Amino acid sequence: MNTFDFIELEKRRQQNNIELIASENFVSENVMRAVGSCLTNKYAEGYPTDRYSGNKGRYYGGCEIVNGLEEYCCAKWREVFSTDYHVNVQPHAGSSANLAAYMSVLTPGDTILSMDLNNGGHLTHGSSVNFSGKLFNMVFYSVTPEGYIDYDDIEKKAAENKPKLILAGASAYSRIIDFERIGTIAKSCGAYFMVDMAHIAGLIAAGEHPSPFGIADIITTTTHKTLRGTRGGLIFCRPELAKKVDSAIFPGTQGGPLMHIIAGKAVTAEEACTPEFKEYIRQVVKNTKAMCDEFIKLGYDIVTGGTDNHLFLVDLTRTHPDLSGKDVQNELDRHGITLNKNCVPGEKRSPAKASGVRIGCAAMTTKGWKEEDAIQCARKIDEIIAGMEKELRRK
Ligand code: DSN
Repeated sequence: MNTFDFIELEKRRQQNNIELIASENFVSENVMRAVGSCLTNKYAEGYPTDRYSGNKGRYYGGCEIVNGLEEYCCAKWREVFSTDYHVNVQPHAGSSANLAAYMSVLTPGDTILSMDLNNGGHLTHGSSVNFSGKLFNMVFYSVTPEGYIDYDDIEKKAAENKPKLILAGASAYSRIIDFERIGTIAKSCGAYFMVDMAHIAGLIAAGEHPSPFGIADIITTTTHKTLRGTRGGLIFCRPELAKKVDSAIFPGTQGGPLMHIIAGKAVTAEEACTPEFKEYIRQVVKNTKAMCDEFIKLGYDIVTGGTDNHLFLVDLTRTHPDLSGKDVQNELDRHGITLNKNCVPGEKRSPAKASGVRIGCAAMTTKGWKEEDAIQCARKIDEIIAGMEKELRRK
């Protein structure tokens, strides 16, 4: 086996499996061409211009072409979100975008108010095993027993703890996030308001989720989930924070930018500006709702009782107490259906086992799914879970 044998095997896996991981998607040939291009050879530490003095801002020579590319990429991303916010397209990933966003306005030890990983947040939103939880004083807001963000709890904890930054955004939350309300709370306690829109960025670009632009001070995202682009990160910020954010990326937390990935991000932005992309996102939302409704008809519990976006969480606690999310994930893997286990509100199991599964329809919608395909898949998963129950009873 050599490298290309592995790539071929993974390509076949991706072609044959049903992909329901809510953070994955399939990129276009043009994104592939860009990220596999000669731009991988170029070092370009710094920025296309020294944005703050008007001088050229790269450390290396030979940057005249990549300078144009990076400026173009920034302009396209402002167009995607119809915004005049400053954008930095250099973060290598969502985690590096979040690290730089924090370091741009906070110092270690400052307090951040965010949503816990177990309730649907993200590792970089203050988990004790992540840099965020180690560097900052984290306070977490809760979700209601049904799984909705508890906005009253945000208000209460903001007043009690006077955080320097309030963070909104999630990796396993199926409902609209009220950015207006959290922004108002942040203002009332003098905190920066940051939004990590990684999961829902495609929906925001297509007008299928309210936008945080004009409300949040800093917005981070990845480009590979619902935006359906190359893997990577972006940071947007109010123009007055531009210098802080840029220096937090370089030289603060990263060296040379990945120019081939920046090219991939530019193609992603071009695609996200098209009417076809908006239509794609509308279909993602329809498919997800159809699949979620079918699970409800089949008797399953869904966290919050439904979905407004590209994902939903099936809570197995009441209906299948003897099956963990991990058991279901493993069994579905054996049937060529890929998803991930997920904690549910009030989780009793460890995150390694969990009592729920997260299901997203962004990737399968790229493969052409319509509502009926999503419904059939829900029935297939139900059959597999019923088989697991039967097997348990036999033992
Ligand atoms: N790990 C990703 C997810 O699956 O949501 C977020 O970075």
